[in-house]
Amino acid sequence: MSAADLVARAESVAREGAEAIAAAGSLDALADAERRYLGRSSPLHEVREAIKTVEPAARAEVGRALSAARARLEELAAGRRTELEARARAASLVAERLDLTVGGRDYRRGHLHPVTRIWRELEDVFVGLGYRVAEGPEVELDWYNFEALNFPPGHPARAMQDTLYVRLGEPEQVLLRTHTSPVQVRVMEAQRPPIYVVAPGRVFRRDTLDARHSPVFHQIEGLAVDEGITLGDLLGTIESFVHALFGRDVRARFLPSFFPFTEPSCEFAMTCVFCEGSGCAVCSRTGWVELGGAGMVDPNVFEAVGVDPERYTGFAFGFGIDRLVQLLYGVDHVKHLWDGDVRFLRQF
Ligand code: 2NL
Repeated sequence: MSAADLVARAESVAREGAEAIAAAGSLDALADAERRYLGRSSPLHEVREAIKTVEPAARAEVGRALSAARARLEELAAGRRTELEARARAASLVAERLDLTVGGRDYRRGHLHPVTRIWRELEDVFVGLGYRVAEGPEVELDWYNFEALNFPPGHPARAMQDTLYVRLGEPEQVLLRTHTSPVQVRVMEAQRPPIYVVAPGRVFRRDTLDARHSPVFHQIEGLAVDEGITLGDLLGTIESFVHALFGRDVRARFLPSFFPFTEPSCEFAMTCVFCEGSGCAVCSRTGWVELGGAGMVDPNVFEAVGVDPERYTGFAFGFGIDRLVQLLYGVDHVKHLWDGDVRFLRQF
């Protein structure tokens, strides 16, 4: 055969091989096509053997045609292999898929109650500021709930119309705690300063249910007792907590107030997050929403629990958790928080 015949033969084998590779429908069929067109018994091999028979000057041309044919077939085979492997993988993924669906119903995953969530967020904020979390009994003695906290004997908060008393022992000595302050009284009795605690918990008052009051609600109180604690520390602590919970754009403000257990005392408020301070229905057009109360611990409280008021000073603060939840989520009536309607709860 002439050099031109061999070149033509190499090209026709390459065309034939290209068709066989494209037609290979499986990896086995592809391996077979590769063996036939690129292996030892390939017609290309015969062409290579036949090179000897053409005159030396024309051999290089035949060699180039052979290399081109091999390179083309190898490239096509590699491309086809990638395709077939991807197809095989996809097929085995479908064939070997495990159905791990549980049951035939749409089970909804539960979540924390919004009050529990905010309660825990508040704990996290104060733990971040160095406070410990304390708990105490819901059924308390008059001493812890009122007496140690400097409530004078005839104070209106002690009246039957405000406090729920338990018929046990001496009359009006056992009651449902009206705030979580008794937890802090117990902490002060049990350990020496420095004290940095928060007491979140359920409290009880003899109130009639309305949009913002419930006879059972939740509050969190904080207490810091150390040497050299000042009113400035109190203001800074409330401000950091407001920033931690609502962000740096929100401001805190303080107004003078009165509590039996603190002197001086204040109420604190934050910029209304609904209107950003410009005035709306939530903040009664004032731009501020009241959060709670605070003050410097009255020396009489320290005397009652055996803390030396000459050496130590302290501040305390308290606010309602349910109220905060109502504010944060725009809940217009507290009853929605507790009547257990999943159509309401699902929204959080
Ligand atoms: C409010 C106001 C307040 C306290 C709670 C407190 C506790 C101890 C000593 C002194 Cl042991 N004070 N607690 C002080 C000021 C205000 O709460 O509006 N709560 C919902």
